[in-house]
Amino acid sequence: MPSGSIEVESKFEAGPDTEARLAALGAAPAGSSSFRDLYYDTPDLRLTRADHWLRLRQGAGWELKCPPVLVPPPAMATTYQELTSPRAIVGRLCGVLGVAPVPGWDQVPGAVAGLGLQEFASFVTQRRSYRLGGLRVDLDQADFGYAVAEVEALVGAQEDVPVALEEVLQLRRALGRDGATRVPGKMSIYLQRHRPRHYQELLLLSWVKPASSAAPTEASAQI
Ligand code: V4E
Repeated sequence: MPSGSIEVESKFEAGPDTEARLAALGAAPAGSSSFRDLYYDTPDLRLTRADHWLRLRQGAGWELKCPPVLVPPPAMATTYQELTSPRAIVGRLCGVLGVAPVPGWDQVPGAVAGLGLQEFASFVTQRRSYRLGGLRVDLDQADFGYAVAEVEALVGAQEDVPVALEEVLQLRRALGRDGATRVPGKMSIYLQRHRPRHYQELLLLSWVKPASSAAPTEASAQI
């Protein structure tokens, strides 16, 4: 079994009634937070081109999201393996970049420096969270003027993904958000606006779906 957990999530556009609907469904408020994410890649974008997302999240530390080896989820959801242990993160980075780990890279900052990774995105998210059973709902507002919400489940093994996926999509539907439009995450919009060449490079890859042009631009009223 791979290290780390598998995140099953579906993003949606929150509406003015989303929090009332969450309360009516029995979801419990799980707090508010504000954090900065810094994302890193090689100058020639070899991590993100391989769908690997290394970030330093304020208050949480280093995290690496990478595609798990499984059947692609339906269009309305994504699954990513989430690594948080320094050893697992550095091992995976070295694997993707084809580099042998060096002593001193047992902590992520050493490997980031040694591998020549550079920051390519930095933004602050204000988040309100809810819990319902094993699911979590996050209502995010990014400081570059984009709001997005997500229903998320974390599972420990690949065989648990189908059930989690069904639960995630069921809650999304219960929140009245079962439209066919794929809602882009914060990073897609950030890249489109602030790193358009990086975004275009990723669009050339088969696994990237273009962010809908209908994506809301200013959505602070939604959360
Ligand atoms: C998977 C991914 C990224 C990592 C962070 O993704 P996300 O879950 O959207 O962020 P957030 O803040 O909600 O994290 P959480 O708190 O749930 O852990 S960044 C980009 N992607 C995917 C992706 C892609 N492959 N290509 C493009 C153009 N955009 C986004």
